[in-house]
Amino acid sequence: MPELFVAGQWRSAAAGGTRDVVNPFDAQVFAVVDEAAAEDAEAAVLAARTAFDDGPWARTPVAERAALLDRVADLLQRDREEIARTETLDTGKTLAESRIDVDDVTAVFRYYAREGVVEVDRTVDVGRPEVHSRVVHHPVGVCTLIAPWNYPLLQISWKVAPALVAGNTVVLKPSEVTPLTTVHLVKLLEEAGAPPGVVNLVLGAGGAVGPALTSHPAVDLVSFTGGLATGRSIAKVAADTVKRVTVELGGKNPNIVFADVDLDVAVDTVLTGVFLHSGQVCSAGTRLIVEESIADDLVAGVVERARRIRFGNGLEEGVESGPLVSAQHREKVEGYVALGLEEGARLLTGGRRPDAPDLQRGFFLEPTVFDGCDRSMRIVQEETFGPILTVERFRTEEEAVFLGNDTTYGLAGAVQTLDVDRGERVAAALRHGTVWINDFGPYVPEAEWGGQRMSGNGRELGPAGLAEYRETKHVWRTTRPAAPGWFQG
Ligand code: TXE
Repeated sequence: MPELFVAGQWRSAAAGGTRDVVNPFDAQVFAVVDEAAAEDAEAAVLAARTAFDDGPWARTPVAERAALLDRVADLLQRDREEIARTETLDTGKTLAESRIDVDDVTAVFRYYAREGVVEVDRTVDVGRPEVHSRVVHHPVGVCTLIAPWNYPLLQISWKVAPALVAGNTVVLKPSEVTPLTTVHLVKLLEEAGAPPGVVNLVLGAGGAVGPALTSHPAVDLVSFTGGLATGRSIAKVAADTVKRVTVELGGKNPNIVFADVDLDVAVDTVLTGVFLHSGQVCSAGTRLIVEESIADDLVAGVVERARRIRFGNGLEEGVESGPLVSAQHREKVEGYVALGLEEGARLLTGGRRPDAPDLQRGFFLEPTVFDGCDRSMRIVQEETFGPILTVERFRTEEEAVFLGNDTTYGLAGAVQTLDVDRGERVAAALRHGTVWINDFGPYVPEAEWGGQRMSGNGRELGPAGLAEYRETKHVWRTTRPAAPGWFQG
């Protein structure tokens, strides 16, 4: 069955392009999908435009649009196991993680089914009894939604659920590295009753289909999650036609640990924060900033636990970590290991491919800890997007906060301390879109997610994640028309 979806029809790429989909665990091709070119992308944009301008969706009562989201949530749970397995094959993450992803995605659809019907229009008292002034909301129009490969289904869902409940039409563009669960999602949207043209799907390389999806005058909004360089170029391209743009561009996320913590809990929190999904998480806690007096003990604990992480095929029970997503990405992360050594950081563990015979074909890299780091190093400042922890030490709270804000990114950060006041003070001072106190990583659909500074702009999730997809309009109605009488001639 073809995998591009345009105007309610499944079709192959016009030029017949295809792409191999590779399992990162064994480097084997396990699926072949259609690969779009610019002309397919343009067809998808125009289908979304027609469906928005002429179709029923934007004018469908919001309760019906919300009901569609609820049906999708039911279908996601019906297909939970199949989708989770596909996500694991595609990304290499463990089945346990993939199942959580499907459940989180279900929760996002359910949340926006509820939030979408909450009344946000308002009346404004302008002080004149003959004037009825109100602020109303409409869908923005055609939305291009571009997702990365680390949380393929999750990231696209944060966009598609609010976009649809708000009455927009959409063109989805998953990462070419991990397209399969988005294909499944689009099938569920079709089964749930999305009218033709409301949801369109383009698979393909960003460089080939991206320009049509982000610069076309028929597109009103671009929502992008991915790397800084790509996000920057998309924002520039979209500026020519003044599109609404939301970008989430990753981070270099500090985990600040004070000496008063329970050491075992802190070790576990640091370990999970950085090595979950091999560090391929935009909010991964890759930058440990630890109070000097406990630093040696904490780091020794993290190193010892990191060496015990069980690698393998994400489909198998008991495996705790899979490979990196691709050979190319592993090379990039290995480049950061080499850079760390060059910069004089002390490699305490990892930094190499594991020896186990069953891991030789996959794109594995051992969890890596660099001690003796400082803020002048690129491995401390740049997003490595792999299993690399850098360690810096501090003496005062002021210094900890300074270091915690000391990159160009501002996506997420954390502070571990049992001193409640200090936790609140540090949380208030950190310039990041999410801050955890005595935790690392949790999020919920009800609370906004997004970056400050070069981690991006705009928000996903929560009411603000829906507002991105709504246009605001002020309607002023004078009930007793009278000549303004400004000009006397
Ligand atoms: O991402 P890209 P890449 C970071 C991470 C990683 C780096 C590069 O540091 O090492 O980004 O990863 C599509 N027009 N993050 O190169 O290129 C592309 O097809 C339109 C952080 O894999 O940003 C894919 O669908 N679209 C991040 C999506 O953009 C274009 C998650 C992301 O790919 C395009 C992933 C173009 N010109 C990587 N070029 C996070 N924020 O969590 C590419 N794309």
